[in-house]
Amino acid sequence: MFFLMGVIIVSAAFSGCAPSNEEGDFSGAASKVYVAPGKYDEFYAFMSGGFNGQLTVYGLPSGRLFKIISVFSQNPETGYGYSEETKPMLMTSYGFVPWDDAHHPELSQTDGVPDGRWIFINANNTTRVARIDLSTFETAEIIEIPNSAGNHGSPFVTENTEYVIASTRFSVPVPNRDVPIDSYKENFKGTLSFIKVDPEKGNMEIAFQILVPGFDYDLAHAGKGPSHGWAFFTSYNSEQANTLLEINASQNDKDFIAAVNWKLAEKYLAEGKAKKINTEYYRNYFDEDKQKAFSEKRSSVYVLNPKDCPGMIYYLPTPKSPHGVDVDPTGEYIVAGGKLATVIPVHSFSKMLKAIENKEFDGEIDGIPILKYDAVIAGEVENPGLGPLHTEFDGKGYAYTSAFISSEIVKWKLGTWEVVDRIPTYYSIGHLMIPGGDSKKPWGKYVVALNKITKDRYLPTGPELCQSAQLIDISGDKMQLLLDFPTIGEPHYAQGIPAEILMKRNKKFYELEKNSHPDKTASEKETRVERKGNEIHVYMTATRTHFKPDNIEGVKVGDRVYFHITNLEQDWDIPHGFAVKGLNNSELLIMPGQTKTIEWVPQKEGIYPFYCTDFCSALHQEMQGYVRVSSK
Ligand code: CUK
Ligand code: CUA
Repeated sequence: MFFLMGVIIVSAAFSGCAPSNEEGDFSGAASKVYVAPGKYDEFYAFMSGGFNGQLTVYGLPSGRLFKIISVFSQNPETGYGYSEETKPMLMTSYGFVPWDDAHHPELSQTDGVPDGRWIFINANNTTRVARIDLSTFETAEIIEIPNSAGNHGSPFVTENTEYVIASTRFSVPVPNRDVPIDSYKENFKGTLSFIKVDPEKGNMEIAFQILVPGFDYDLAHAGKGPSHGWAFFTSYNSEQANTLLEINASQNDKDFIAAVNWKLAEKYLAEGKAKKINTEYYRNYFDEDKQKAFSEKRSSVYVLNPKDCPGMIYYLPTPKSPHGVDVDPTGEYIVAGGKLATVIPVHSFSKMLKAIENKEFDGEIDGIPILKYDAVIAGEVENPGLGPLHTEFDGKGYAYTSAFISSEIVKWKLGTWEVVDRIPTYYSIGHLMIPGGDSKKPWGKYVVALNKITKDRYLPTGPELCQSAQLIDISGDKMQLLLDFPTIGEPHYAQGIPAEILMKRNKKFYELEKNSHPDKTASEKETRVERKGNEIHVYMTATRTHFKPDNIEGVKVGDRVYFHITNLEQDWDIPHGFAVKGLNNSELLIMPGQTKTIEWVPQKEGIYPFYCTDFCSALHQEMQGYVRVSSK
């Protein structure tokens, strides 16, 4: 979490007084979340794994967990980040970083509507963005973001996924270098990054960055409809304080939303207005033909300075430490969540354009004009609960805002700004999610509350209690709480999409013929054991109900043994697993048609059994073998 101490203390006290879990009318709730055995859920929900660095897949309305997609963290369940094929995915300019803190999943969009092709998610700590392929539910690509420290405000997409946008939470020297921390005001800068996405393949490249004053940039969303071509980023700490200990930050009455005209930025880039800055970062991708990940090192990035690019960026004054920024389905309203504010300010895109035309400015910072608050504000939602953070939309003219401190969701009407309903959440809600709720076309049937604290809601599990989500029916006038379900890690943000869109794309297995992995074993006839110096390469196949070879001799203590295992199956849901006794690395899980490699360096002589770890047939238990390890 990101809050100042004071807010945390207030929130703890507040959630303690929230209604107990016995209150509420749950009549009819059971039938609304009940998905009969053998039936499918209506929606997929993708939830960030927070500090476990992964992405989880649930069904709605049942709240059933289907899968943990390995993204930024090693996962011994599948061998992700341990196998030779996937290790390159976690390379960064800081070396191999097998963990991160993932906050915001975002589905790719076509014409402003989630299209089910990919889902992106950010790594907050070692600044990265990942792209997951939703035909395989596997991580396809991870790109590192240079000149960024704390990649929090990402990875939000533009209307046709032209770009994934990202902002840096911490300002740092650009390029990074050794300077005194108290030279913050002079040396520290923020960056707003625009990552170009290949429309066919999805491949990401950093197109350009915009250098901005050294505030803390928190969250973002792209424009849509009339505001397509713009992107909005919240910022706080406009005081540019380098310590929060004396509460130097959050003193200003207003911080800012940065509004970026990225189409104009593209023009400036094409005109050669950008400076090339040398900096090292990685792009890693999984090649589905080779069934292997590769790392590419990049050494420079284009940076635009607002001073050289008039009209490219403006600041919209926004009360006290804005956190979330959300654009309504029409693209006209830009809603900020001011975490210390007493109202929800809503900016108008059309008023913003007029104010720019009429130069209604209130000064400027580093070449960025500040627009007058009154000239851009469309309205303020009063009595929005304490600590409003994030807003989603139902597509029927209503907005739903999470209030962290008062632990509730507040429903209000766009245009009149009146609060029409509110419902408590248990407890301390951060984000909330309506399927498609940040797009042009929300499927406004449910809202999911993503809670930070559960306290008394579940059976206690020692000092650490689970985090959780709550499913709320929003199809009627009154919100109705239907279901609580625990989540894996902190569910910062989530995305939802009708199941039928994804089911159409689902891949059942990898085609063995297309697998051009250099260590593939295409048939049992090609299986073999080869020695190259102190390396042993075992080219092995797995098929129901055996590995071949299953007895391996000639291995010496200290040899580097590589098991290259190809799963010859061509059928849905028949992975084989592989583990050898004493393997201090990971098991492998090999999907049908895939080749996977694990390295093992045996430390002492003897006989080592290996076996299949994933139930695959009646003879699964018999799927086994031996390695003989001799002394040198
Ligand atoms: S954050 Cu956690 S409540 Cu990282 Cu999007 Cu707002
Ligand atoms: Cu193969 Cu179990």
